[in-house]
Amino acid sequence: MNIGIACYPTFGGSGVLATELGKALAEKGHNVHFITYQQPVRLNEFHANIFYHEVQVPTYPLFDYPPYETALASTMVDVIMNNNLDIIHAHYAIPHASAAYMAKQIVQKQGRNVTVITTLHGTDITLVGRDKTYAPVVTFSINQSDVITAVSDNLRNETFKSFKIEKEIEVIHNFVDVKRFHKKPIDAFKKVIAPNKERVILHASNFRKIKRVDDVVKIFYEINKVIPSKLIMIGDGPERPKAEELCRELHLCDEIRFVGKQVEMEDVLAIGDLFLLTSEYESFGLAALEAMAAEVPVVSTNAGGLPEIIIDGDCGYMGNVGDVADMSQKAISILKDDETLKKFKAGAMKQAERFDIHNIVPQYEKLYACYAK
Ligand code: GMT
Repeated sequence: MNIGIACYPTFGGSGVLATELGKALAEKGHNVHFITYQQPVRLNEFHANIFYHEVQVPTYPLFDYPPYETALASTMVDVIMNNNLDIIHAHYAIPHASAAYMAKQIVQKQGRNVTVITTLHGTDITLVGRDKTYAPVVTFSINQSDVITAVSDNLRNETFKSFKIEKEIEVIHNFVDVKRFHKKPIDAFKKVIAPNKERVILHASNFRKIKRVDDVVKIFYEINKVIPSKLIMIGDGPERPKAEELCRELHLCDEIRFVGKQVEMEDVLAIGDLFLLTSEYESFGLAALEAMAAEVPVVSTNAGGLPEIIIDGDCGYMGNVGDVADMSQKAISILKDDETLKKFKAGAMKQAERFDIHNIVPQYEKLYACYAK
């Protein structure tokens, strides 16, 4: 099939998932056309079946706000017509679903039919999409999609609660390429991070308020009191300076490294012993799943879709949002001895396998086959 994928090209989970999906589909022989404003960060290799179409947004003195959505829809039209696309798969509703709707209408006038699939990822529904400045367009464009999917049962239910949705929403959970993430640690790297064989704790996010990154630092503070350990903070965003300030206040600067955005996540995850995710909400928590695929257990909140991927007491533990004391104790109980840690690592790996790329991507292919023109 000829498949167009519209997504954010950044480190956010929706862009990562969309890119990994496109790569997997290309591997299976489909032609995949990425349509976005920058080369997606995970699109870092050449593949004969992958094409990248950059959306150019011309500036003009009149434009205080250059109309990205118009440029995106026009690029979609061009790609559909010239590459005979069967599908446009919009990841993250705003603005991809409405641009896809517009493109579909335009090509229809030229006698071409294209199937629009919208995958809802999280904040497009639970945070930004709900805002009344966006909600009417989000509701309309979701309803106009030929197929709607959500990345968890929780997100599906939240969508029905927040918007007047007139059709079914299929749940297709996010996935991970277990083979790629199950990597041997690079010894030299591990020695630099944990020279005295300290436990290595990890967190990765976009450092937005919703992630409650201060809680990560506070939990690490408690762990570090009783277990020799180091914390690696991966990613970047508005809450990073505050979290760094907290590290200084707690005199933890020698134990915590803020390493910024990382493309080769598997190399960092390979040296980890525990992953912390303290979010107020996660529709799914792809970062946690990638950690589990690297055999890293997770301590997280029990918010949103996280209970759909984390089995409490098996591949990690969950606690209530903001309950730092509880999550600290749970983390310590995993890290306290090698035997327990080994058991949780095995549990993490086993659970990640349920969400392996080979189990999930066929679900998307099945949808494409059912609904394509
Ligand atoms: O976590 C973010 O803020 C980024 C956001 C995105 O859309 O890029 O992530 C959302 O989509 C991911 C992929 O489906 C999910 O794993 C994340 O849980 C979800 N984030 C939230 O719901 C906050």
